[in-house]
Amino acid sequence: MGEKSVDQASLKMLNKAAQEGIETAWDRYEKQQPQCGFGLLGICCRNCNMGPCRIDPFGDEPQEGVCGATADTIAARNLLRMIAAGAAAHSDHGRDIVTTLYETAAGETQGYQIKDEGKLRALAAEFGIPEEGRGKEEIARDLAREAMEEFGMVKGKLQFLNRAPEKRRQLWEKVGITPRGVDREIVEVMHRTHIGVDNDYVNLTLHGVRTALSDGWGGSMFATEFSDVLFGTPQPIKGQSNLGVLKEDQVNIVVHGHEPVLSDMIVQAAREDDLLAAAQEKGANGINVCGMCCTGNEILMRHGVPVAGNFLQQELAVVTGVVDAMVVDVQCIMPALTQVARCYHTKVISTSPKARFPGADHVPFSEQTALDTARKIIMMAIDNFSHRKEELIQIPDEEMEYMAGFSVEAIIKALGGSLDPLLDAIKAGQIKGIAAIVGCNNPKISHDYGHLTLTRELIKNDVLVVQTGCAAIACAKAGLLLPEAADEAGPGLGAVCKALGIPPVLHMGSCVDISRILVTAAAIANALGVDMSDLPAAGAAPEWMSEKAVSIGSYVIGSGIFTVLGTVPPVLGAKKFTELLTQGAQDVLGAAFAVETDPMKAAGLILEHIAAKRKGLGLES
Ligand code: SF4
Ligand code: MSK
Repeated sequence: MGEKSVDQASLKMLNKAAQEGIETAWDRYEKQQPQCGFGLLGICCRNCNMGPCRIDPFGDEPQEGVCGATADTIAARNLLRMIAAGAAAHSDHGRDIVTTLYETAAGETQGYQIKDEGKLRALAAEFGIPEEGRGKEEIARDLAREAMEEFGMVKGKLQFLNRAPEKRRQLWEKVGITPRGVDREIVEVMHRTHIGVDNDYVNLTLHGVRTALSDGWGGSMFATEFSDVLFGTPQPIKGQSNLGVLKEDQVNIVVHGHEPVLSDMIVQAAREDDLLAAAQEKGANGINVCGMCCTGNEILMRHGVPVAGNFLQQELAVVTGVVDAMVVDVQCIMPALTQVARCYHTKVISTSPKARFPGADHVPFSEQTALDTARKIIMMAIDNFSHRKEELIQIPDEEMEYMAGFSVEAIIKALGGSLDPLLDAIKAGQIKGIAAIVGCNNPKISHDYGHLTLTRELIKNDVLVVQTGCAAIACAKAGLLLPEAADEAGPGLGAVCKALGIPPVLHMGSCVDISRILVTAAAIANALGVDMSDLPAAGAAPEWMSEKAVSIGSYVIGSGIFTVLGTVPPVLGAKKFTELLTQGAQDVLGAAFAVETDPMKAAGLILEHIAAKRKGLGLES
């Protein structure tokens, strides 16, 4: 595997952790070796109590579970349940944002306001809600109610699907995978994968894609769009990244998880004079709020708040010895955090009723008292400042500036008001195509190596890279999110970026903000009058680990975009199902998955794909 990380700050903290006898995810990964072969291949099932059953991967007995389920059925059912969990996570996040907007409009929340009225009115128009002559609260209430209905759905299909090109929508109809409602598809996964229901791996897969589409064009899109209404639509903004953003002389609060509802309030409250004064009284020179993972992305996109790191750095932030509070909400928070925190002075503060952590302090968060809760949490961090253990403090110097905030609206603005300059650059071959590199970290691959290697190789070959999630944080730390990184790009892309003053790698937000990438791809396809599957575009998740990533990959191929996975999904023990995902899907959806663990080879696959699509559009390669 090589080094555990390519990030120097992380290596320093891994070294410190080892000296201090602290176990991290990498150590626990080692202890798991060898990981279960049946699990890795996706051919074990415990969907009923006649099992658990497992299929012999070498073709010997048994080849069926007690009920008769084959390897293909079992692997497909397992993958569907991963999609359902991922889609549920994104969509429940989306529902919370919609609810917050509704309650804000009803005057029931504390600290929130409708920050982007223009976007609210545009969304209202999209949903057929009258907005002329009406106040923003009134419109927001109707819009949020309409959105809530899309989760349980009464009208038949999701509104945002209309943003997709007509050819794509027709294909979804023809294949029978138009998502009918966010919750409905997820529930149906659980029904179909129950023993004795859907045993046809092809039929299962189609429903898996439908469920994933209800995430990408539903739950995630609601999360993005309604967050923009509440917290503002991101515009290009600069900030700092990596563990060096932690400050020895300040109260450090790391907000970690996914939803902006609490983190945005913490950012707001941390600027209040009385809290700053309280910090000073304790001998601190200020309050330093930093992000981690996607909560970090949400606040860096809108406020330029420093981001301390991505998924595999959460424990390492604590190891610096200067994190006074690690405030968590939902998703991607390691249970081990409280164990690591116990060895330092860090308080882990959980806030969501959906996510409790033994060993953490729990401060229940509600939108009704959001600002007060944020203040209380900040005070806990301030009080904890004096408990630091001097001998355990070591902050790596690595700190890198980033430029983020590339919402669709911001990209269009940077292009001078329309997508035309981008289309012209693609047509002229200055930009060969667009790649979306997204997703997590995973100790199965050297931390950040997959993201950085793939990104660098693609921009060098004039492919514009758009990113979200932990991939974007990896590139922020490496300086690839700065306009100066245009020097690392090929001559065509480099020239375009220099002319516009933008980086060759655009940070578009958190994991749910992959919906922004879908909207951009759909707008480009619409402008060219083609389907999304005709675009010189690709997706990649070089270091993915979460179930959300399985949902994302599935809605990306469901939207017609070829996707390369850098860690191996648990399907290879099911031959026909694997063939369906990597080949058969191409005939049905116009896109399929590839699995390639070497990011240089993954870049080769993407460049080949982009060249072929350019040829299909009659463009020079
Ligand atoms: Fe075994 Fe079938 Fe039950 Fe799965 S559903 S555990 S394969 S009997
Ligand atoms: S935080 S889902 S580790 S990208 Fe969105 Fe990072 Fe993956 Fe979580």
